Formats: sequence, C-alpha cells, structure tokens
Amino acid sequence: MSENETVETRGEDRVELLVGDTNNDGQPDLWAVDTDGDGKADLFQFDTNGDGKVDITMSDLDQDGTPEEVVDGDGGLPPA
Ligand SMILES: [Ca+2]
Ligand SMILES: [Ca+2]
Ligand SMILES: [Ca+2]
Repeated sequence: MSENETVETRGEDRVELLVGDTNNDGQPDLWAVDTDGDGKADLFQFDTNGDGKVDITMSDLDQDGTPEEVVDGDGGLPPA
C-alpha cells in the first residue's frame, strides 16, 4: 500500500450517503459513499487522526459488506 494508490470503485459518482463525526470535534471523519448510483454504499473512508484528510479508503466492489480493496489515503477520491 502507498499514499498515492488509487482504489477501484463500482462507478464514477460520489454520493455521500453518510458523513460522520465519530470523535465529535465538528469535522467529518467517516464517509460512506455510493459511486454507482444504486443507493447502496460501496466506498468507505476514514480520517483516523482527525486532520481532515482521509487515511484509509475501502471499496466494497460487490456490496456484500466486506471491502475487497483497502488502501492508505483517499484512494484518489478526496471528500468534496
Ligand atoms: Ca453503490
Ligand atoms: Ca487524517
Ligand atoms: Ca465485498
């Protein structure tokens, strides 16, 4: 894994179904994204150190709840 690795996704869209603030600092640190427009989340991103940048990106390509790809950083897909 490298910081510049891109992650494969189901689609090219970015519909943020869920944006969470798990450490209650007022900044989002959890994103659940639908990339192919079917209404189901298939991309999950986490800011684990609270600096506002994504540290871990997971792509669930078959939407079975278990990510197939996990990369460091935002996977080339930074939050808007
Ligand atoms: Ca989807
Ligand atoms: Ca971070
Ligand atoms: Ca899966």
